[in-house]
Amino acid sequence: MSDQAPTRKPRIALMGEFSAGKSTLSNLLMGVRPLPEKVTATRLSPVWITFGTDAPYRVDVDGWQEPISIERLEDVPVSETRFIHLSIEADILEVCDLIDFPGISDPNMSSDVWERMLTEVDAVIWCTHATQAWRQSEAAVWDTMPNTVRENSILLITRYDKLTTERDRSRVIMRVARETKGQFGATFPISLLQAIKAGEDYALWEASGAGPFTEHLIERIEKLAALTARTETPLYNLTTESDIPAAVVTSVMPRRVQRTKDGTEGATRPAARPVRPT
Ligand SMILES: Nc1nc2c(ncn2[C@@H]2O[C@H](COP(=O)(O)OP(=O)(O)OP(=O)(O)O)[C@@H](O)[C@H]2O)c(=O)[nH]1
Ligand SMILES: [Mg+2]
Repeated sequence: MSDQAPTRKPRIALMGEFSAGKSTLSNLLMGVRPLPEKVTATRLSPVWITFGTDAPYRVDVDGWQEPISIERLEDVPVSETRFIHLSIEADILEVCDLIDFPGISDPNMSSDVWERMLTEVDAVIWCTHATQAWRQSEAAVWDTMPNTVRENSILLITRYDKLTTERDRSRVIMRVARETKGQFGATFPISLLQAIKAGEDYALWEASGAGPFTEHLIERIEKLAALTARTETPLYNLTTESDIPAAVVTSVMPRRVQRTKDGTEGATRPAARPVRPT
């Protein structure tokens, strides 16, 4: 073994029902829209996004790699593709990988397409539509997740702008809190569209719900990075975190994404900018 222990970044899956906002969330976190608008309407294999400038490729179910064209993602055969790999130079990807999953209960797609990727995952940001939050189908999938993943995961109640009265908002929050008690590390309501529109406007950013969510996310990534620096095994495959060998770990976060002392400066924010149309 070399002196330098191998390190890998935490892998955060974006999961939820069809159209819950997973891809919008990945655009928000990265500050760019990596896929052309037309393909976001297409059913895609899981998209594993890492920091860098590599050309896109697909990895098939037997592990073979093949270059692909971003413009022709709709040609990628979903049933034979384990994942699509994209690399992008976005700040958030310096500290974690993102895996954008397809919707969980799409009648036109076998659940194998996403289930076979779960073994790669350390944590999940689960997006649930505010107007029909935490359906039985979501609860059923979440029940199958190991605790190591659940306790490091975040539940996002998306499309919060669609709930227009205070009464509706508090009812949804209370019900979801009751039904998911102890099953996520944290829960936040958010309007992803408002967060994207906020750009550099701090008040709008906070009003969208993105402020508390992203602060929590950065802390969570720091904690996960300390774990994943010590094991190649994704947390999905570990029964408990105590299976990970102990080590003295110094901060692995690059300085510019570390939290500032007062916690209010832009450094706590991922690269949230309005999405540039492609
Ligand atoms: N009003 C509102 N619309 C949203 C919000 N988040 C996402 N949307 C819209 O919902 C639609 C679906 O969003 P996506 O991000 O593509 O959803 P997805 O979960 O990736 O969908 P699939 O990958 O098809 O399962 C898009 O038109 C978004 O603009 C939100 O917070 N508020
Ligand atoms: Mg999507």
